[in-house]
Amino acid sequence: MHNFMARRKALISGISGQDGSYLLELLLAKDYEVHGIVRRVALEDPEHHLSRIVDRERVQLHPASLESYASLHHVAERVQPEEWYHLAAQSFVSYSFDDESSTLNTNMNGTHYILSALKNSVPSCRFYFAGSSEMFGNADEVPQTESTRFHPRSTYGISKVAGFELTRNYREAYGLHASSGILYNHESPRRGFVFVTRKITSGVARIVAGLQKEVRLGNLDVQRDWGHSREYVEAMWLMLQQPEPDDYVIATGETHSVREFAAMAFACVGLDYRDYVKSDPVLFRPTEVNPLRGDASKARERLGWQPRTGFRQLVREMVEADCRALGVQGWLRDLPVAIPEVDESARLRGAAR
Ligand code: GDR
Repeated sequence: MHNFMARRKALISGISGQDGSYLLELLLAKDYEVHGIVRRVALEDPEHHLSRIVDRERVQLHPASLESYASLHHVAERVQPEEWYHLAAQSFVSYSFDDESSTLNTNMNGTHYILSALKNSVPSCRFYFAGSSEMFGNADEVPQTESTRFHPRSTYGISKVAGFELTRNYREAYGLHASSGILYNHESPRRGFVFVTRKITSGVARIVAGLQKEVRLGNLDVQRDWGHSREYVEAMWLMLQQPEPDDYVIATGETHSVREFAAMAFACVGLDYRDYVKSDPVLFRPTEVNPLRGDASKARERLGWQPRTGFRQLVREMVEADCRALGVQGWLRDLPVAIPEVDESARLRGAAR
């Protein structure tokens, strides 16, 4: 029989997102009592808003808003968590160019309100902040480490720098056990459809299902360091198990271009991406952050964390899940032995413009 008194209590803000859902599963497997914060609208329409949460019976959800200190303070008081994972944010970088105010309000104030609520109500609670490689932006060194200077290139990146600094200040000024992960892009079959990886893999599935003719993307030559979300949430948990709070880069150390991602995704169903992918300048961002590649040596040495899923497996897993969802898995090929060669001349033409 379980000794419920001894179960550790964790709270996740952002539990309905990709990372929140994987973290929930990790914590349940470790026998935590898990609480989550969601918007009230999600509780009213769970099929739509909470679709990633497989085990809804085993989590206690609380309505609250990142825009309301009172609502967050109320949840902190009521739950008295021992660990708080703050993953909720306006997380789509492109959108932050269209609406700077809501990105800043949600991401900066939301983080500040939670830290302040913890300081006032549960100062012993350990806190995790979801920092981002976007904080490095136009970094002046490659790969980036915890000591690389920040040079954010979007309001999203700026809001994350603010959250990172708030987290550090609560650690130094008030003694909170508050840590930040500087996470590079991390993907999975649960990734939102607006992000480039899922846009590509869902596009591949829809093309073979005859539902779509092409995938319209922005800049194909930007490079990212892409890992698997399921593994990145393990790093979050490990950070809060350390005796001392700290900041850690979480990355694979390997970069690929959007073009390579597309080439690989189409190769998984035996197609050539050049026949289906269009690059539309309208979808280019005003400022890009090339090249982002993380050095996760500190996480490896101190947390014993390292990524396990390689680029090819990640792409294949996402394409496979999207094909299965549409019943077109008959198109799937074995894992391609190599990433298909991308059209170098197209890349060079793009760079010369
Ligand atoms: P990113 O992820 O901005 O890195 O932030 P995203 O997948 O949106 O973009 C990656 C790169 O692909 C280029 N790109 C496109 N992007 C999108 N979304 N759609 C397109 O059609 C397209 N074409 C090209 C982009 O210009 C960009 O360079 C993600 C988010 O999860 C953040 O919240 C997180 O902090 C960082 O990763 C680490």
